[in-house]
Amino acid sequence: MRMHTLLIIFTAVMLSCSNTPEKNAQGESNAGVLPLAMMQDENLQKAYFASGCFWCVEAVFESVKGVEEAVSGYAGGEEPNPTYREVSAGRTGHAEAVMVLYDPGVIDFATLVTVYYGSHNPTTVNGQHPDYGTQYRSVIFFTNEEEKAIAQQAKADLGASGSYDQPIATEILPLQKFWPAEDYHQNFERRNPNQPYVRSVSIPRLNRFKARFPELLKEQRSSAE
Ligand code: MHO
Repeated sequence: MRMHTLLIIFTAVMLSCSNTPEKNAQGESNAGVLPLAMMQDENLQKAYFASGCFWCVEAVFESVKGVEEAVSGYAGGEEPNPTYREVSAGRTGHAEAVMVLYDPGVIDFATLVTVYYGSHNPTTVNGQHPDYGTQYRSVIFFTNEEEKAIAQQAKADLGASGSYDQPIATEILPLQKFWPAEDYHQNFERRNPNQPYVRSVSIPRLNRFKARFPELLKEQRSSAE
């Protein structure tokens, strides 16, 4: 390899490592894909949910008014720097999860919990059809006592509502750490609308949610815009 090629690679690596508060699953910078300015924006709050394949969960939250961004990642396990391959094998204790960046002036945590419960089946233990394993379990990760109380109340109300024959399996856990997933998992549904799983599982799940909660959705742009 020629010297100047090495220099270019070295410079690119150094640039991508600077000023990055969050690292992805490999400990690499996510600067190219993750919305760092948004992640540092003090006007936005963060909430963390797991309810099956994160491609689907990210797309659901991103359709909601007041949600500026949702980031796919891993949470709930002990293993540092988890990779998709490790999490998929069910060995890390992590669940596929999303970090939701939202504007508390537009939407509150309780409504995000409504979105969460309204967009999956919370009675499935360790799975979300058609994906099964602990990595697909249903979890609300709280970061303070208020979120914990809201999550517990919503779970109790849903259980008492008679909507489901089975008990609500959702775990309500303190967030230890959220690990952003590999870049190619971010905005996966939007970027891969023809991928077979996206077509047959993710998009129908998003559409079911949209049909159920039209009042929570972002304004649709007309095609003329
Ligand atoms: N069964 C799906 C799950 C994708 S999701 C990101 C697949 O393996 O493509 O876990």
